[in-house]
Amino acid sequence: MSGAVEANFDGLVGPTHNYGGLAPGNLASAKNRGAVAHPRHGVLEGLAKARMLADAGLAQGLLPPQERPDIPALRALGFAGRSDGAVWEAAYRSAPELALNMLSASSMWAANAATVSPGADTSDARAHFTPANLVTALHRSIEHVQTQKALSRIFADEARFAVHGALPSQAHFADEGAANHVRLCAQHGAPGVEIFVHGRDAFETWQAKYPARQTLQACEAVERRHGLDPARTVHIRQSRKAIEAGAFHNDVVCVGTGPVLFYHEHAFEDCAAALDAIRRAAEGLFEPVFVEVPDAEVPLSDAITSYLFNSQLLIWPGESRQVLLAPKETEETASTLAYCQRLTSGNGPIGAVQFADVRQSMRNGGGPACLRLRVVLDEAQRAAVNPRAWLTAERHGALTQWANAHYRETLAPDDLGDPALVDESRAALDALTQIMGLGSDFYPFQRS
Ligand code: SUG
Repeated sequence: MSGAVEANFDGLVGPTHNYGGLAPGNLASAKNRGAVAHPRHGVLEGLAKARMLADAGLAQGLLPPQERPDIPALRALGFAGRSDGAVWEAAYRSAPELALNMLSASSMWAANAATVSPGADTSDARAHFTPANLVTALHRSIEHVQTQKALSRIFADEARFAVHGALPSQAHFADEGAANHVRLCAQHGAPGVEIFVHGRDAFETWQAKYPARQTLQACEAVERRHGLDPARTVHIRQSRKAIEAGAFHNDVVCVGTGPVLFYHEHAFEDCAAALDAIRRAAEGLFEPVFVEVPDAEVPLSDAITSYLFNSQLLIWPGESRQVLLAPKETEETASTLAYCQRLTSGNGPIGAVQFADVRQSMRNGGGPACLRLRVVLDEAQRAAVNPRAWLTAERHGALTQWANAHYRETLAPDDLGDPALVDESRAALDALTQIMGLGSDFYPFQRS
């Protein structure tokens, strides 16, 4: 794959961003339930992070938010009204908990949009995408149909891209997408090792404080569909300890790019076996570089509150060593700040740490790495991407204006039942389809 890059596609924070306390096993979501959200500030924070990467010369794209509240879903559940606003008002009044699940802006966490395998790893040399079914949490299980549509509009060229449907929406195939997937390689365009991390085997009994959101069977199904080489594919089990401490996705305790895997000592159930399997799969391709963070230096609980590992690990133009783009919270936590200083003062593979402010998302358990979907693209694939999905300085300007015009400054619990939210968020999304070139039939409300 000539001239391949690892592009980041960031999920835009949607107009109904709020703190619903909806996500099982996600400590930040539970803690902030009912807090006042700042949707406008949230979308601008995300755009600023994306702009920083685009300005540095990295390939940076965007994924659109979804239509919320999800009126078609509410109507299917029997809520009715003379207008869509009235349906929302009725649903929120009579079944607020259910309604909140239909309001979440959770598609912003693009790492959960899909699992992506670059053409260098697949049997037909196309980049493959499997949208995640996200069956573990109600509010997320309604994302995958629209996610598939978005990916199909952005990666439309079927000669170069294969956008699959999600796996069956069944607990045995519980799939959380790229949050539980890491790809290591010598260079982005060279064949790599795809690492799938699961929390449980679907055919065993799982009894724990929190759910294990990813099954081995989902990982294996994605491996088959994408036509991956089993010799270059590794399946690792996430540690129960990490899940019980609040690492609801593997990307809360692990991130990797190029040959580098950066992970917490307690990330995997059997760490030595995991590293051996990665070494074997990489044989003849590259030498993996493991950076393990000891619990004695960064306790698991600090790793989870600071989101040290939910960072973007980037091959930065002009830098010989990798750059870690961590959330501000990592800078504000004593153990992780000290660790970052040690990490970069040696001559290891990570040479610098930068900090991004994405607090609106962080309060729902979404750090810099959650907000992006990585897609390795060669030159021809890059040219085949819908051009208006890329973040340029000009599009950043247009989106800033758009956010200022359409997003509320605050959304407090008392605002959530407001019927006006329906038309307001539709007006925002309608305008966005123009900016991003998604067509005028992209959202369900545009088709009805
Ligand atoms: O699925 N939070 C998301 C956060 C996803 C983070 N993604 C990655 N780690 N890749 C989740 O738990 C909270 C929504 C709320 O409570 O309102 C939420 O869905």
